[in-house]
Amino acid sequence: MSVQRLTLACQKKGRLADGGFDLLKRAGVKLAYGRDQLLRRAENLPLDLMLIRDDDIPSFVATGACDYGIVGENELYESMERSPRLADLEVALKLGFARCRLKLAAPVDGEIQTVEDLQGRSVATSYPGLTEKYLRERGIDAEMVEMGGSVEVAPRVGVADAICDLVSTGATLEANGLRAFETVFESEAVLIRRKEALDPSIDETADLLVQRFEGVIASRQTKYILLNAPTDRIEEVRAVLPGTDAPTVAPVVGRDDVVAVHAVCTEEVFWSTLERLKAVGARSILVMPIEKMMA
Ligand code: PRT
Ligand code: ZN
Repeated sequence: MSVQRLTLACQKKGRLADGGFDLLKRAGVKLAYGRDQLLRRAENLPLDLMLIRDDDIPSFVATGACDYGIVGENELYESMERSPRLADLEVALKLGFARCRLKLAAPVDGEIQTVEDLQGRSVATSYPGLTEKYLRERGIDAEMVEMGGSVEVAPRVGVADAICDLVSTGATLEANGLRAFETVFESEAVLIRRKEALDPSIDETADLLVQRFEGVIASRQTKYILLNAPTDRIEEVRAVLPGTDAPTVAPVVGRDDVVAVHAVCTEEVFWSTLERLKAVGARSILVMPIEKMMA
């Protein structure tokens, strides 16, 4: 039986492309060099990337042009709001990058300060589906003014009273004299697929990719900690280590009063964590990144 290749839709250029290519690289996918602007072939897996605009990814996956796709939840759910034929799509895995929030914002000193103030007003947005649904559920009837980009200039030029746009640091809102007053939607990059079963060989490749992605995501926030601790304070040290089940405790040659502790920490290790470890007697503390993980 011939092995069918899995086609994964990825953004060609932009925030999702940056995070997506990094994820694929960490998952061990090697892309072959090629001149094709649309398709990139993996040389070590039956996998091809289709490089398109992020806006097109949900419909490319829904129609079967691609098997899987990497897209922002904002784009996925906006597309699903607009087009019922995308109802067959599902999220296979949350990918933990390209995090942002879709927020309602209005001029800092203007009349609009709360969601209720939007009654009968206009809102400029690239996400009319998500925005209108959110307002409708709260009994607010506002006019959607759809814009493809530069939404933040809309109030200043008189196109709309308020905006609903993606925000990460908030610098763009601030630079345009706008203040966010409500979060409509929280988003991160996700791996999407159709709900139906695919060809078994494609499913096999997909399972392998998902398992590797999970490993990459888990290893991102996981750290390996090595330290020496006084033998009689080992329980105190253990209580401070973030997200560890069972650290390894090993003897230190020539010392009865000290043991070596090795632990995998699944939560972020801050400077303050190290300071607390030191306060309970830990010394020679090392925090190391973990490159790969498999449960
Ligand atoms: O060409 P194509 O259509 O593929 O690209 P695009 O221009 O639609 O995409 P891109 O790369 O800008 O964004 C792709 C996805 O990244 C979005 O759909 C979101 O899922 C996610 N994302 C994460 C963001 C941001 N953070 C973000 N900050 N998308 C856009 N922004 C905008 C924001 O609206 C503002 O205008 O970036 C600007 C800077 O944001 P601040 O808050 O840091 O100032
Ligand atoms: Zn786009």
